[in-house]
Amino acid sequence: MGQPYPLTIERLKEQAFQLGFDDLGVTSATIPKADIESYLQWIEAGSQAEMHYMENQMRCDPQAFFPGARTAILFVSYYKQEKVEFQPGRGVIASYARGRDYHRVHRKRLKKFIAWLEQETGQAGIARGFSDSAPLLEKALAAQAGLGWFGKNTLLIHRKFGTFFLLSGILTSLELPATVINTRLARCGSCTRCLDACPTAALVEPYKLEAARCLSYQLIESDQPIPDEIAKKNPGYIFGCDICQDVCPHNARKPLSLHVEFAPQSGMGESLSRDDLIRLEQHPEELHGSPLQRRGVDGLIKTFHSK
Ligand code: B12
Ligand code: SF4
Ligand code: SF4
Repeated sequence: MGQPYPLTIERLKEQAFQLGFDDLGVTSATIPKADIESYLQWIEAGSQAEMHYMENQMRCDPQAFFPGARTAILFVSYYKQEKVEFQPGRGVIASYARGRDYHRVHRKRLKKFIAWLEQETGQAGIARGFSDSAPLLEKALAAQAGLGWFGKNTLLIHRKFGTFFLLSGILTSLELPATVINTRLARCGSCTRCLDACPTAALVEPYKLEAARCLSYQLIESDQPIPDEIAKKNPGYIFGCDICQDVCPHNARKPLSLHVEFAPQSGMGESLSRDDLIRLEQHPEELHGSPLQRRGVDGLIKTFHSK
């Protein structure tokens, strides 16, 4: 086993904060057994719907993503935005998607973090970054790193930031001081607010989400028409859904994110009318670098009609 580098958690955090991250955790580059089992059961039950990329079992194998990985470093990006009220004839965009696409934001920051690590250690090729881009169970790694615990809505809850944060990370061959926390700590107690509030009953059990029933899946991932049964229960989202976060007591009285990257662009911080969408269609450049590009304005307009 090599000598640990003098890279303390404090120094790593300092660097992460400088790049715009809100927290960092370090853990071993292994996915906990309990999470592998839950994942395999989830796939077995077909809960991934048409997200066939979720069937790639590399999700549980950090070594396959970065051979020689010893340590995982996970980053938290806090994005909470103002809650937008539903109004008849208008559509709401989920909080995380109103500003810049987080994949792009993270990619740049991770690149800089890795360059810094390489400079500090004098070694090249020692890390690889991910933010949804890799088939890895990111929440399981982050929970193991002590960045939060699983809520019954399946999201990770951070002590300071609640659930309105995004994850990204790197795998590295460096051996760093790691935290390894049990990811099965059930900390929701008797609360069931998220399960009760989900309009489509997508949280079929605590900690179990059935994607086909989830508005977020139907409005972001699926390219099929939304089943009527789900569409008629949609209170007004046209991209993503925040209901199981809005009702979580861990998100109450939390300040809004100060990061400009996540601040609403082009009126996304309000509910949008059909005319707003048509205006956006005429100015596609306004969606440049936005997560909404994934569906395009015509996708949003179609959703608007099926709402
Ligand atoms: C696929 C996916 C989706 C799918 C499926 C969601 C899901 N729960 O799996 C859909 C499209 C529905 C979705 C929606 C959203 N997503 Co998403 N999604 C992902 C993705 C790519 C993979 C998630 C995954 O691995 N699922 C596999 C299943 C098996 O995992 P799981 O449901 O979490 O189950 C775990 C727990 O339930 C736990 N568990 C099981 N039993 C028990 C028992 C106990 C007692 C305990 C404690 C735990 C426990 O074990 C399981 C395995 O770890 C991740 C990014 C990544 N690469 O990891 C982002 C990610 C999870 N999504 C994210 C976000 C922001 C969202 C949305 C909020 C977006 C929106 N506003 O619309 C919604 C929230 C919906 C919800 N309630 O989860 C963030 C979450 C950050 C956080 N705070 O946790 C992630 C991490 C993206 C990122 N890089 O930041 N997403
Ligand atoms: S994102 Fe919306 S539809 Fe999906 S589980 Fe949460 S509340 Fe239900
Ligand atoms: S709403 Fe309640 S049950 Fe759901 S994640 Fe938050 S604390 Fe847990």
